[in-house]
Amino acid sequence: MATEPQLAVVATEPAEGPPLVGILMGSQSDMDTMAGAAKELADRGIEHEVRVLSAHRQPDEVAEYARSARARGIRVLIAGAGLSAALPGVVAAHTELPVIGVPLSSRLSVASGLDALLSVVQMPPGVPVAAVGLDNARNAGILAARIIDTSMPSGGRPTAVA
Ligand code: RP5
Repeated sequence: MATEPQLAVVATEPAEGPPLVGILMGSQSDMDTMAGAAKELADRGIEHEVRVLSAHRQPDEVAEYARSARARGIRVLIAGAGLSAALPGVVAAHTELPVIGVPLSSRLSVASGLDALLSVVQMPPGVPVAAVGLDNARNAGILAARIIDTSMPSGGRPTAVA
């Protein structure tokens, strides 16, 4: 049976220190799905923080979070949203950090999540969002870990790579 390769393990000790990845989502109702990203980071010992912030309901807070993230030590942002799914793009508009967008299915979707997928993917030139598949928060966590691994192989900490 094929096993998944062990990828982007940057620390063998429990995570500690400031968060390197920020996980955002547009609603508390997104939490169960977005937990997949947090689990992948936790499994790799990568510090992360989780925030529920809506681009439409809390636009000022989203902008402030995105603008200040890099100065706080965040290196990658993951943003999940459903429906018109503006959050990843709005975050990308306010930061030069890499942003991974997770399009989420929603009970109110008129196209089984295709609306969110297109909202996340169809960014204008010059404002990139790296999109993963519908509801695939796990892949966002793995991708964030790989970005961290290539940019700071020890995860910013003097721990051995497994
Ligand atoms: C989006 O609308 C959220 O990201 C969520 O996926 C969807 C529904 O939000 P709630 O009505 O459950 O708060 O903004």
